[in-house]
Amino acid sequence: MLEPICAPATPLLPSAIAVVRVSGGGLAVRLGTLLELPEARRAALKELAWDGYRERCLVLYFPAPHSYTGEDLVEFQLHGNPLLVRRFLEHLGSLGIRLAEPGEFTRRALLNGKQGLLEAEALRDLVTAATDTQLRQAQARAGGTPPWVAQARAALTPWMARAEASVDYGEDEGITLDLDAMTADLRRLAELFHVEQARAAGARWLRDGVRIALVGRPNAGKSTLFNALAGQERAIVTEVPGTTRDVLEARAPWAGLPLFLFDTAGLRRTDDPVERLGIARVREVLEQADIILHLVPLPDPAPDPEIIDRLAPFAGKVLTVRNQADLGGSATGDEVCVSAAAGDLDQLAGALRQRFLGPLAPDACLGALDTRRQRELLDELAVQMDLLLALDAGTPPEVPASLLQGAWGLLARLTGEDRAESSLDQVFSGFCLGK
Ligand SMILES: Nc1nc2c(ncn2[C@@H]2O[C@H](COP(=O)(O)OP(=O)(O)OP(=O)(O)O)[C@@H](O)[C@H]2O)c(=O)[nH]1
Ligand SMILES: [Mg+2]
Repeated sequence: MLEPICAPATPLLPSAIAVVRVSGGGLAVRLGTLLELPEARRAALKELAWDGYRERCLVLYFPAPHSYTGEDLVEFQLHGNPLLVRRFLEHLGSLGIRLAEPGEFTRRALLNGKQGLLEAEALRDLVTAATDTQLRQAQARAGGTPPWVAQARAALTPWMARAEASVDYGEDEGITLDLDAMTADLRRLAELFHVEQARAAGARWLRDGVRIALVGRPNAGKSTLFNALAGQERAIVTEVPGTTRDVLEARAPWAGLPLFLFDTAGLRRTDDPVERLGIARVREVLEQADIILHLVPLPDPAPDPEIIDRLAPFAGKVLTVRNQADLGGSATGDEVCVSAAAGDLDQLAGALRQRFLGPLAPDACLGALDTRRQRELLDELAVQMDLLLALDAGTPPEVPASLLQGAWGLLARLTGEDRAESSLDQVFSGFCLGK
């Protein structure tokens, strides 16, 4: 067991209860002056006293390996006073129990085989999810390693063995790798990776949310649409051009996607200093947006040269939305028609889904790999497979052997079984203290 660590597991805010966790080796001795550890997994009321402070609290003891970290773990349920928690942590420090790094408890759980890396990532997301969709996605991922990983391993194993045998003994023993049989067998695995890639491409948005900027000339109906998507009257809507002057933000689930909405000041040349400041802020929003909805009133298709100039650098992520469809007119090409005021937004919902989820329904993406780390590894896996399937009959067995090994290694990196410090650091830096 590693050196003992401690951390508050609940936020340092006045609250009913504050939980402090201690994990590591030698806890009975380290905590000896403070308390006698209670019976395993039985809540016990303890009177603690240190440096003139007194605290009556519930204490739980989870001996290794039956704890979150797999180490001996003690949980203190203190009164939820942040100052009390700080003093308590200081005292633990004086007993030689240092403050944990963010994610260190989970990292130990991983090292002790209590959890896989994919599960740890899902738990991190479960704590930080801000919308229902994100919460559901994190919960769907909390099961850890998806079943297809085991399928992939089962499919790869015999071919790895054959490829290695033909590398080691090929010429002497006449063992050759039947590339045709291998590609026929592994084709299904390659297809599976492609399916998972498509699901992951959608799940990414379920996890991260879609940042949508609403832009257009004054009175185009940006704020009306913003309110309709947000499901609440957040922005002021009037027939006066230039109503919105600042950037407004709202989060809302819509069309099965977690949306981060940004309403902006209408883009136009203006001498009004306040409106100009608002317009200056729009650029930042445009840069960060995943998609920019350019609102143009359907009945009045006059071009907006000012706006078209401003949107030019972001052409790839602009969708023209023709609003006020209730007043008549028809759209062209890739444009979508809506009536923000009447709540007629079906075309927009369809366009957003198509763009971010492709042909998949949101539920079909639920539970797929979603973080950048996971998606990059999945992409590499798919490439590795495609290379393997494209090998010519005469290829020496060293090539498939190394590609198969590579795929195997990528799976181990994905699940964290390779224990590579760099990927662990990347994952655990995003954790909060005490997790
Ligand atoms: N008929 C009709 N009117 C709409 C529609 N959407 C918005 N409007 C009206 O258009 C006017 C301007 O709407 P806003 O949502 O304030 O427009 P905006 O683009 O935010 O305007 P600024 O903030 O001034 O740039 C309001 O009177 C709305 O009621 C629509 O779909 N149909
Ligand atoms: Mg507005």
